[in-house]
Amino acid sequence: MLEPKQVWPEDYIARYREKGYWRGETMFGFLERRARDIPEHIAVIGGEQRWTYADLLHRANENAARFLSFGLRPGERVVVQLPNIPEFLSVVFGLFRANLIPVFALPAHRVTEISHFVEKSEASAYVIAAKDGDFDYRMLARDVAARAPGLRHVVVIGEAEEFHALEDLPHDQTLLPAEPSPSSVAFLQISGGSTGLSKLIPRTHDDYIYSFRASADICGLSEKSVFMAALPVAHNFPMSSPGVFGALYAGSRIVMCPSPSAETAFTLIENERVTITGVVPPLALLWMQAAPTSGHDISSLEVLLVGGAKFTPEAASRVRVALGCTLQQVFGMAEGLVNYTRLDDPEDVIVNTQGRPISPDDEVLIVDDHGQPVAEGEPGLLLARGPYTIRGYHNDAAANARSFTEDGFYRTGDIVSRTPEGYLVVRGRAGDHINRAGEKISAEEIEDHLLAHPGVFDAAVVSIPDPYLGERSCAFVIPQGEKPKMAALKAFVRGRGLAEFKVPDQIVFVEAFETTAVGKVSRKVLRQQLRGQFLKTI
Ligand code: J2J
Repeated sequence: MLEPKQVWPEDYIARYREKGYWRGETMFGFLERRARDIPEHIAVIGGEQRWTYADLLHRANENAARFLSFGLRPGERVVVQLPNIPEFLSVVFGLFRANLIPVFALPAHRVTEISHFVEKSEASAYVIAAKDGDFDYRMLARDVAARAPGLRHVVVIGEAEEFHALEDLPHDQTLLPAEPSPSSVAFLQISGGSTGLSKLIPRTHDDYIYSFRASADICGLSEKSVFMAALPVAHNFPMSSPGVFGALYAGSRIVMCPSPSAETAFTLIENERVTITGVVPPLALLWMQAAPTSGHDISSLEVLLVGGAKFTPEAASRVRVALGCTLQQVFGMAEGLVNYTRLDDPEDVIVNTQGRPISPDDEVLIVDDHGQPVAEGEPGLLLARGPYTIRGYHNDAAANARSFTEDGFYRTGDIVSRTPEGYLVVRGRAGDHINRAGEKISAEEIEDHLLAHPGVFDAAVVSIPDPYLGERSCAFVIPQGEKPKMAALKAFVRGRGLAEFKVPDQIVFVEAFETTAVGKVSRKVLRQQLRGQFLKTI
């Protein structure tokens, strides 16, 4: 499943093992051991449910057999799109037990994204919850099945209608396969996607377990910790930094938070005595605003992780007083490299930097446009290589040629500088994506959707600074024929089956782009020009 060029060279593999980063554990294997050590500890709480480690293991084993009962075979891919419910864990660990490969979709994804994941991963099955809030995922599954003929099965948590209800499937344990190789791919995570559609990120048992085991340590997780998943748990940040997997590794208790609103989150923090959670910067701002008058006792909270997008030093400096906890900044990416400020760092480092890498063997280079290292302290492009940073995307030669150097460094697209102590400060982004409150949007992907409208001659999507979201999206559109109405154009993009966060926040109609021969100027330059013009007008 991994091309030879996508794996770590032999000498690196040997080094990562020798140094004890890769310990030969598997995703299911570590849970099984934990359940043996602390069977009666609560593993996860969500809604009315409270499962011990023994319960979770038992349910995962049953689910593994259920997935195999209707003909899925080890190695096949399964797209998982579930909200923050305990079943997320029993399904995903069930898939691990069956040697099936989860492909993690976010609850916000719609038919265009899900069909892309199904096709790109050649998935045979798709797991959903019947409903989340008002949204009926069975309707989405019908659209996906119509678009992606390779999809053979839809499995539903809850009322299944014409699909398989997970609960009702037989669970014959004799079907379960042997443990997979720890160096094999455990699952496919999805990239933020700076060009076009999201790419699939193959993560192995060895490398991913290292990243969340070390994260759990850096974030101080123990059997006494209560970790709340406030962001959608399929995202790499709440999954692994230290995330639900790090929490299980440490024997902590997980609280699944169905919505990150201050009211819901504070109620759970108070009732379950949550000690640690993670949010994106706009949520941290909301929580800080809400805390003084919320009437909830959130004094159990010891650590708030903030990451996914840049947290301003001004906001960062207010966390301790506003929420009564330590701030831990985290700058990570689904492709690998994760940086944290350490819990005992001086306040100045916690407030002004985005942390330093997890591993002594994370290799970080900061280079100019020609790939030459910049002077120490100067901003440049961040390249990363290490024991949990991928060497290539799944089945995507073109993206691999663009995104990795010859010697295997991942080109993150982030512009950073480094302090003398080795901490990174994120300065900006070289790529063309919009980081909207931590949700990454590819400019090119949205431009392609706009161009499909008959009233659009050309389109360029740029990021605009936003006091709340960090960045929002603005589409510059040259109309053709009758100028479309702004609301109609937004509805058109939405109607193409996209996650709501990708619909442009703003649309500006223009007669022409400054450079008429757009073809002669790179889209990147054009986007920069348009953004510059826009910012001058406000
Ligand atoms: C500025 N930009 C940041 C930060 C991520 C932990 C935390 C976050 C992610 C994540 C993750 C940032 N300040 N603190 O996977 O394990 C931007 C960068 C980066 C991109 C990666 C994790 N933290 N970013 O956000 O794959 O541009 O992962 O390259 O979604 O988010 O996005 P993603």
